[in-house]
Amino acid sequence: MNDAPAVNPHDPNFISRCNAPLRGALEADYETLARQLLRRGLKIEPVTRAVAEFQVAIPSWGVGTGGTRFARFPGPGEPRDVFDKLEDCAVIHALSGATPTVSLHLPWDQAEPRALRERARELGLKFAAVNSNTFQDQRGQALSYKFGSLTHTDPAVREQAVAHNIGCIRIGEELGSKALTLWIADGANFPGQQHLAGAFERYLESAARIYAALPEDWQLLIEHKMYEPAFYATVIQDWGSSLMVAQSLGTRALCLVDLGHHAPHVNIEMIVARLIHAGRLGGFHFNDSKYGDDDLDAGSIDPYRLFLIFNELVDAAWRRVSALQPAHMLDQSHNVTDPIESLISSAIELQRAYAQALLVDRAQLADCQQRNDVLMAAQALKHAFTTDVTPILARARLEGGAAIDPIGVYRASTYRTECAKLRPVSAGTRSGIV
Ligand code: RM4
Ligand code: MN
Ligand code: MN
Repeated sequence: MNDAPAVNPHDPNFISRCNAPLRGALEADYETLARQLLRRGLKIEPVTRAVAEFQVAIPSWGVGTGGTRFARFPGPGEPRDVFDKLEDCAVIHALSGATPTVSLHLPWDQAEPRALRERARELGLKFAAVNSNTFQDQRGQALSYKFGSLTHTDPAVREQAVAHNIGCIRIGEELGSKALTLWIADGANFPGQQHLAGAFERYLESAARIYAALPEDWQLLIEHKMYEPAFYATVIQDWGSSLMVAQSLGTRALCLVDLGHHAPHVNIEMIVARLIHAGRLGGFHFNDSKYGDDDLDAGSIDPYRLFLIFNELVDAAWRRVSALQPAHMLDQSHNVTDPIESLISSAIELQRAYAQALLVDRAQLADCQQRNDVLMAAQALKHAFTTDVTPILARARLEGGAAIDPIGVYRASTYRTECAKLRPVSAGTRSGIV
């Protein structure tokens, strides 16, 4: 029970002990899949290598238990601060082998940059894009964002929001980040509340000032979102607005696609294709959704859509589209699961979609498209999607020193119970996003 010795999932010996009994079956499944793929003219090793190289950033806010507008039900051993969050992220990476970076949210994760950098180094982590927050008022903040930030009618509020973003860049520089993700909640709840053109113009003016403060080797990632918290009109509501912003700012301003930020039924893979065409696809916030910005686990609702998005990325690489290196980040809210388990399985679902997309016979697909053989074209995609690539994913993890069965190893460890002892449950019934 409680006096059982602590088993740390970071421990490579523990991971390899857990891997040992699973190796034989994996070997056999991998060989079988290799033979099946060879009959389709595909070599398995390059796919395994590509999967092993795939990385996705963990959002610092994703390791805490999330909630809805109605309630939040805290889980045991939740991280108390950014250092605890980093520790959880290191567990996710040790077991999945796919998540060596963390995307911070400021000021939620405010801490001494040197201490952050040092702790991340000890844990073998690096920092991905930093996210600025001008959608909430912080304690002691001079001016309120109730009616907007970068687009506020009062120039003093815009000034404060611009300064916060520049501050985020400066902190990010100390952490080794190379991008600032800009998402604002600005918009209107009522027709007439806001001058639609004026608000967009104010956004462009503010964003240009942030862009001007960007170091040479940095990118500005513009994240759009259709609605919430503004329910009538959001200033940067769609990829069209996002693209206009990117094109007017400069070549280092790129569009970020959060999978949950579109109208229902929108064809996201087509947006991806258009942004690739425009040379402005900067990155993703991966998650899944049924209705809106649900922030559910990647691949949990519509894995085919996820596959079709990766299909566009692999296709672009196949066509040798230059300078396409979208940042991969998760952006999810885990309300009823252990966030560590959800993030591990989400990273794996992304690798799965990527591996499946790598199996598409692109020459055959192009030929079917050219000849208008609709059925065979559709099947070329389905054939790749329905291939069970699980052995490839597990093999890539094993070769990288991670776990064949990451969630099994996590559950066999005492990590969460140890955390529960050290990190008391935060009291109260606070609701809202984390
Ligand atoms: C927004 C958006 C941003 C994230 C915040 C917490 O809906 O997805 O990326 O930073 O939520
Ligand atoms: Mn997002
Ligand atoms: Mn969101």
